[in-house]
Amino acid sequence: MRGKLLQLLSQSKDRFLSGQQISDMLHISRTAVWKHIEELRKNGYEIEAVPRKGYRLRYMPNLASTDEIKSKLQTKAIGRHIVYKKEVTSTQDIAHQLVQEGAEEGTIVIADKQTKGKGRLGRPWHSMEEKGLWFSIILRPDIPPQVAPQLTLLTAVAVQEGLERATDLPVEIKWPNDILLRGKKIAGILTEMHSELDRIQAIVVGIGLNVNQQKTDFPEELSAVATSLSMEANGKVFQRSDVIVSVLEKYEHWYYKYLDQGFFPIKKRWEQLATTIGKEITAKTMRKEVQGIAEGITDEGVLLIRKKDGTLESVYSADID
Ligand code: BTX
Repeated sequence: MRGKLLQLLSQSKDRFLSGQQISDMLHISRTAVWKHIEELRKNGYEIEAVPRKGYRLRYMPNLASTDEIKSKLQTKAIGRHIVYKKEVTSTQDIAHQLVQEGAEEGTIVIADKQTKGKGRLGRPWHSMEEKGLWFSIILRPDIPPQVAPQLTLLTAVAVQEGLERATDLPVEIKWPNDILLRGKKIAGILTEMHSELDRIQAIVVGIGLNVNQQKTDFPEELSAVATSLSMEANGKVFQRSDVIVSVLEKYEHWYYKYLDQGFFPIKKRWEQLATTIGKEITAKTMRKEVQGIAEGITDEGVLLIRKKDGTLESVYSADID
């Protein structure tokens, strides 16, 4: 309800909305309107109240709270249920717990701060308070476990398109899960699975997006490899809720296309957006290094590298230089 109230107030821009108008539009009592306004004020929204005129929104804090996201989001399933926390160890931890409790598909867990943000292979993900977007999406697709890596590629497509639509910046994909802006990491994707032998119970897709950090917000060791939307847009501050809404809407588009039509449309789009394809690369796996031209991906999301001797090598998981 507060999401809808916020939507009304922000849509009416500089105009006042009377308590009666709001109560008619939202089908709630005027006392309830007042209570929701008070709650929004507690969360940092400045709402002017003038007798006989009504309410007007003066200032919106840069939040990615449930109310803020719901006031903008147009999706049917992805993000329909939002669990918002100020601080967590990792949104993945909360999402895994919710999976066990039977959370519905499309549920997202979002936090302002993560104290133990996770990357792949136990690597840390730096998740600074209120500067980025740290969230996990719960999915329950009816697909066999071996094709689950396709969802990482689907996520990369949705994140690329969502970020580009929200910012107009030239976002690129690097296999398998890196999202880059002018060669530096702007986002990370972590796909984790609950599965039995032949059936997926749920997939938890973790997405970290660097939004409003400045260079000094990153620890020394990341300053050469990481960037934020703001740093690449001459310091412009982005409304975090606009960015996540754009990504979630693209997610819904691609996820339901995937369930309807399979991996082919995702594969085609991914190959258009991935900078890796057609380039000379070195893939470092746990056991070896493979050098050659990245030719494309298979239906399982495996990278194909044409080596100098003309043979084709499949790489399942690696870091790419
Ligand atoms: P990754 O293993 O591909 O990348 C991790 C590496 O990226 C780190 O070793 C470090 O070099 C670099 N790195 C760490 N933090 C940042 C950052 N903020 N920006 C750019 N580079 C960084 C990528 O793993 C997967 C990341 C998923 C993060 C989301 S956030 C919401 C969800 N919860 C959670 O704990 N993880 C996911």
